Formats: sequence, C-alpha cells, structure tokens
Amino acid sequence: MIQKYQYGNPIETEAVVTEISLSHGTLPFFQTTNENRTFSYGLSEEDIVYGLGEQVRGINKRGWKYQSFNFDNPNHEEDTQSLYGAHNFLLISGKELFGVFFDYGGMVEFDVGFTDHSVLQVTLESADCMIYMITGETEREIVKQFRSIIGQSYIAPKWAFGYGQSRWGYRTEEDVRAIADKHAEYGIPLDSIYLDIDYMERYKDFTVDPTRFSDLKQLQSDMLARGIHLVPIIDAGVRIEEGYDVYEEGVQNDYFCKDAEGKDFVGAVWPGKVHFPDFMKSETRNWFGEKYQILLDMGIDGFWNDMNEPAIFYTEKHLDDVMQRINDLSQQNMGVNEFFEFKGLVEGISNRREDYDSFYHEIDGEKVVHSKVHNLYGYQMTRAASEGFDRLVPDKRILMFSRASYIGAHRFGGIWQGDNKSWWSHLLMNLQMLPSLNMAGFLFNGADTCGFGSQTTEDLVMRWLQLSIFTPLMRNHSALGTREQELYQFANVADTKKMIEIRYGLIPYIYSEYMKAVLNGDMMFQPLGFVFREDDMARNVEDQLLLGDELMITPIYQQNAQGRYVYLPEEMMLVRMRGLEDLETQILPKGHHYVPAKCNELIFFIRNGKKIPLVQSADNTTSLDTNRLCFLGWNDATYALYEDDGISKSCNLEQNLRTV
Ligand code: MIG
Repeated sequence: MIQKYQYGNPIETEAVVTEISLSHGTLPFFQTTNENRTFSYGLSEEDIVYGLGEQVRGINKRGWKYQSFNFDNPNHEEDTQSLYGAHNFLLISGKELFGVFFDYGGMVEFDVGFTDHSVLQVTLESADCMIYMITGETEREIVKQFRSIIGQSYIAPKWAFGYGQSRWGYRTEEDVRAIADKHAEYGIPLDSIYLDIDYMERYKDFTVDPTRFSDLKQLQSDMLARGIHLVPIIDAGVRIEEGYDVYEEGVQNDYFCKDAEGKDFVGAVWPGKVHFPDFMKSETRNWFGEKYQILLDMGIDGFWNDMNEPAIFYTEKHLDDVMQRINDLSQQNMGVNEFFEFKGLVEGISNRREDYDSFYHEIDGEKVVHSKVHNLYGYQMTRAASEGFDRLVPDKRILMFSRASYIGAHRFGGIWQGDNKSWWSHLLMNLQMLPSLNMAGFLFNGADTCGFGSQTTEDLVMRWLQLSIFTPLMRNHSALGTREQELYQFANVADTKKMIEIRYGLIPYIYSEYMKAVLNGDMMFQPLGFVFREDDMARNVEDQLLLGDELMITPIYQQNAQGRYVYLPEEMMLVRMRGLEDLETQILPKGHHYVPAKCNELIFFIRNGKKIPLVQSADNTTSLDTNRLCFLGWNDATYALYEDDGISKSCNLEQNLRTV
C-alpha cells in the first residue's frame, strides 16, 4: 500500500509518475516536529535501515548521518556525508517493515541512529515536501511498489555491457587509436573507449578540437568497424566565449540561470567562466537536448554527463573577496590564526553553499533559488539529453549516464558512482551501493573500476575486476596524473584478460538479469536479508550480495587476502574461475566457510537448484555467439533467459523470454 502526504507547497520534482491521491490522516510511524521539518522514528534494536542510494558506509545505513545535497567530492571517505546523488528513499526492516520516500529537491539530513542509536531523524531544509509511505509483505515487494510509481528504469544498449576503457588524459586521436590497438594486441575484449574533456575545443560542450581530433566522424567509424564505440563526455557549464553558438543562443534565449540582479550567473569550471543552463526550464532542456545532434551526426551513440551537481570551482564575486582578504593578510605579519584563515579560504573556494544560494532558476514562471532544487539539476540535465535522443534518434538506444542524480533520473539514464579512489575500501563501497541504487531505480550503474584517483596496484585491479564483472557498467577509468591502469600496464595482464573474457561469457546472463529487473521494476542486486528474511545471520551480511535469483557474489576486497569468509544461508555451489574454461565447482553446505581464492581466482556461488548460461568470449559484444549456450550450476535446473536485439527501444518481456 502506498500513501502520499503533502507538507507545505512542494516544488514538483516529477520523481513520481503515477497519480496517487493525497492521504489526509497523520503520517504513520513518524513523529513530526520542528514545524513539519523533522520526522523521527524510534528504531528497535533489530531494525535495519536500507536505502539512500549513492551514499557512503554499509548496506545497513544505521549509525551515521548523511546529507542529500549533491556534492563533487573526489576525496570522499568514511566520514563524508554527501556524494554525487540524492536518493531519499529508506526501507526500514525489523519491528516494522516499510519504505519511505522524502520527495524534496533541496537539502535533507538523515540522522540514522547517529545522535541516538535508537532514533532515525530526517530533517528537511524547509517544510515543503511530498512523503510517500509504502507498506508491504516483504522488502522486495515494497521496493517493487516504489519502483512502480517512479517509472521504468532507463534501458542501455547491449554494447554498453561490454568492457570500456577510459582515462582522463587521452588527448588525441592517436591516443585513442593506440588504446584500441593495444587491446587488440593483447587480445583483451573491448566495446568502448571514453573521451574525457580533452576531445573538446577549450572544454566547450558540443565542439571537437580540430587539431587533436581532426575527424571524429572518421575515427568513430573506424572504431565501430572494430566493434568499439567512442563515448564523449558533456559537462554542465557552457563556456562564455563570443562567437560560440551554444553560449550565444543561451544568452539570446534566456536559457541560463540568473544571478540576484537577473543577469546570467557566472561560475568557473573546466572551460573557465561559464553559464549554467537552467535545466529546470523545459525550453532549456529542449534546446540543450538537441545540441547532442552534432555528435550523433558523427555516428556517436553514447555519452556521459559530468559536473552536473553542478560543481563550481569558484564564482567571480567570492574569488574577489578571497583575493582581497589574502591580500590584506599578506600585508600583515601572518600568525598561526591568520595562516589557518588563509588555508581555509583557499580550501573552501569550491562548491560553496553561499554560491548555490546566489543563483536562480525559472520554474513555472517563478524565480526559485538554486539551493532549493539543487538535487534536481543533474537529473534535469540527463532528462534533457534523453528527451533529445527520443526526438533525434527515436528508434535507437543511446548510452547515457550521469554523475549527479535524483530519483526520477533513473528513467533517463544510468549513473556512475562518481570519483572514487584506488582504495580497497572503495571496492567494498562499490558493492555496498549496488542494492541501494537498485532500490532507487538506478539499474545501469557501476563504479570507476580499479579506482579513479590515487595510485592503483596490480592486485587491486584484479580484485576490482572480479566485482565489476557483475555490474552493468564495467568501465576502467582513472584520473589525470595517476598511475596508468589499462590492463596491459601490469605484469598480470594474462590473468586480468581472462577476467574480461569471463565478463563476456557472462554477458547474456548479466544483460538478461538487468532487463528482467528493468521490465519487472525489480532489483538486480539484493542484500541477503531480502531473500533469507528469517535468517539473522544473512540479514547482517555486509559484503556479499544476491544477483538475480541465481547467484551470490562474494568479492575479495582486502589486499593480500588469499581467500575470504563467506556465509551461506543455504547449500550453494562454489564456482572458482581462473578463466572461462579453467574452473572448478564444489557444493558447500549452509553455514560459515573460509574459501581460498588466489589473486587470479574469481569466486562466486550458484544458489541451490539454479543454473546460469555462459557463452564463449569474443572481441566485443557484437561478435558474441549467443546461440551456443553452456550452463553452470545444477543440471536439471532451468533458467528464464531474456534476449533482444540490444538496440531497439521496444522491449517486451513475454516475447523475449525463453526457458533454457
Ligand atoms: O574536475 O573530466 O568525475 O570522471 O575524468 C574533474 C575530468 C572533472 C570529473 C569526473 C571524472 C572525469 C573528470 N571530471
């Protein structure tokens, strides 16, 4: 059952697409205080709090405080409170069982038993929101109800399930060709190469640098002939430059966000000074969406939208103030206090709350300060792109994923988990975010595998691949200046290559599970407690997940570990794989086990009485021979395989399912 409650005058987010009539009684479970801004729920000892989508910490969110306020934080750690997305859905399971969605585009604070371990407290910045309360028999069923009101998740093209290679630092056409050649030389399957900001001319959206990429159309067509798709980045900010059509059209037609005086707001990001498109306006969305045509016409069929929290390096006004103050300080004999003031001034220059309070959107003719709808910005940018694709290429799926997001954006694109680090803790966090992202509708997702910032290591590369093998997006991406981490940069390339081959062998299964989850409004990755509901041991597992109804994944996330402890809530089949044809299986009883797994060995489990399909690997997804299926698991089992052409938009579950 779903009940909808209204407080104050909420700004429409369009997260929910189903008409639901308002309930007028009091909100169940919660105490409402602080003039309807704070909602408190008394947690019992056994309660688990799931949800919050893209957030730090565990599958069970209890014991920390979180903030929904989309934030560019490439240095996030355990004590971080907000990341790139805002997904205000919680599912409480214990004494009571219910899901709750705080539909609110501004800042929300979730104190999940941080101040008091027995109190969950949600505080909104203003008392204007819609709250959806969902009750049901099981966790999975509650999620399905929620998903049914927020609309069907985005469907990525099948080629996007292939391996992708990316790095901030590929600067030229020659760089791109070399990446493709190297993968071919080593026989590493590859479906995509990502173009980061350096393909653009002075970081201007929808331009291509003519000297470094003299003919992108030709490059894309050469790459496609080898089964490789180029995926360029698009940033939120539009460079201020006379003669640049996107800038000039935006100014002429009032497509940009305004400052307090009504002038186009100026911030600074990669291109230098920029204006931010007002994606809250449908005119702006229509216009920006059609700009992708320039790249679509070159044969490009995939994009990633970046910097759309939006990230702001600095604003002119604040920079002036900072410079002024630093100037004053430098005139004095700087003591320790002045030194720390100076340090703080410089460190605090980017992504400032005051800057988000200083510009405006136009929503239904009204001027609305950005911070009130901050969390919707990346969502509406992704929507602009997706609706543009619907008009420009109505019959073809285009790959689209975004960095910033809000619930609702899942209908228009996928997401990646933002800038992580080449840290073992971030490998575990990658796993822990998967179910909460699925609850919020984000099925096409993945993290920068092997880690974005910081220096990766050969063993981290291997272990991280052993998780990414299972996620829809499998993209190796790293930051400028970090250790190069294409697989052939390491001595263990023969082993990592085998992991990529296993990925390709699993694609029919991964794709099928993804599509079933999309079309059934279901989860692809579930916490163990969603299925083994009466098993307290299973309910507390933080480092294993169920994939579909067939698998339990158990990646290794500690350096030098030669295996790991695994909890089996039922008898299962252990699979240990060094390559597609180099594997052993063993049936293990319910209970705790230590499972050895050397660095080059992938381990996972097949659930009792189930099987999964496997195929031979290939150079890319287009050359996969999906007619010759092999199976892994219980011989007498059947599997419902979803298959389609992977590119057209109409996807019918019944027609495309077959029992194998
Ligand atoms: O300020 O485009 O998250 O994936 O490589 C950094 C450069 C901007 C952030 C993205 C990252 C990308 C990088 N971008």
